[in-house]
Amino acid sequence: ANERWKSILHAGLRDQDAPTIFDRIIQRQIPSEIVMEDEHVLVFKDIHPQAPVHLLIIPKRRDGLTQLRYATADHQELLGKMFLTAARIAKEQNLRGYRLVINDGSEAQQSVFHLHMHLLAGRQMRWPPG
Ligand code: IU
Repeated sequence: ANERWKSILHAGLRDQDAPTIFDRIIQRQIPSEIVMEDEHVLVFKDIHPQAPVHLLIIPKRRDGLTQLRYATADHQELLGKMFLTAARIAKEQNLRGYRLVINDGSEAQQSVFHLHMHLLAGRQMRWPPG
């Protein structure tokens, strides 16, 4: 598989277009604590939690969405689904308050280039975020 990704990179695509660790999580090639899954989205625990509850909500097909900035009207339903999934999980887990974060770009400290929404909860949040 590595050879295949190398040839993709050599075809002149940006680094961001390469598969990410999240593809491996989706495919169960590396373990993760999955909280919920359906046809379109996967929700799993962040490996470096920044709050007692720290989940990542991701589309199972990245479909060009390395970053939110590449979203188009075609992604509207998927994006709505991600928000509704967050709200549903918050309700199911009786979260008193929660924060949703999407980091877009290095300046925002995005490190994995597969769209994801952080759901953080279980402690008093501060503002502004760091
Ligand atoms: P960011 O918004 O791109 O910075 O978020 C990436 C998150 O993915 C970050 O919170 C990491 O802790 C998390 N993560 C993970 O849960 N499992 C992994 O194998 C890797 C990163 I690499």
